[in-house]
Amino acid sequence: MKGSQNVLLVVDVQNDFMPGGTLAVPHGDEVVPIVNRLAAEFEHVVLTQDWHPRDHLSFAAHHAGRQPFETMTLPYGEQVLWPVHCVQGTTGAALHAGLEAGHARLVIRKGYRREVDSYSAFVEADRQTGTGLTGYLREHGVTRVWCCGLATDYCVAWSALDARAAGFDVVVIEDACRAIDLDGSLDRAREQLDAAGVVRMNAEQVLAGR
Ligand code: VGL
Ligand code: ZN
Repeated sequence: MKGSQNVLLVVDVQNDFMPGGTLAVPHGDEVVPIVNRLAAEFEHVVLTQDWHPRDHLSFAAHHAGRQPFETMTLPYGEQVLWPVHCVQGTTGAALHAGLEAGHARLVIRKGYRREVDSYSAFVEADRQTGTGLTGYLREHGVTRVWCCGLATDYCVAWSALDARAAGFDVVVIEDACRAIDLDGSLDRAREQLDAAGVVRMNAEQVLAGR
């Protein structure tokens, strides 16, 4: 059992990111049993939930003539335009029914401001607005953040990099994640994680070291 200095951060294990969802991550459902096994070994689990208003600016449908997966410049920088996904209160935004994390202590919702996206669980895409998670973890004496969930190259990677920037030790449990992999985004994410000193592991290694 990983004690109180460790937190398992379970990112966006939500229906819309599963096969059949509106922003399906290939094989996204395969993370669920692995995340469940990990969650059972952590006393402290925090979940995130992508949580957009229906007219969120990251949705391609909101921009005339734009298609999903194109990139657009917004006031805070480059933004990938996504299919409508994880709309507040919908079934698509709900956590996967097979997720066994009843002991999770906190659910961080993110991306709830219409004009700013938030891949990261720590800082919104304007790179200024904190979600409060850094302070929460510090207040609870957490020193190491173990990341898993969806998608490796977006919300998991951005969360891991921001956790590292906030001074936490950070591990990404790669086989407990799946990627969207848009135009080389997975390779880029791995390079950034390595450069930042984020450790990449597999669940088996994590569970062996418990
Ligand atoms: C995500 C794209 C848009 C993610 C969320 O969870 O990785 N990706 N919103
Ligand atoms: Zn989103």
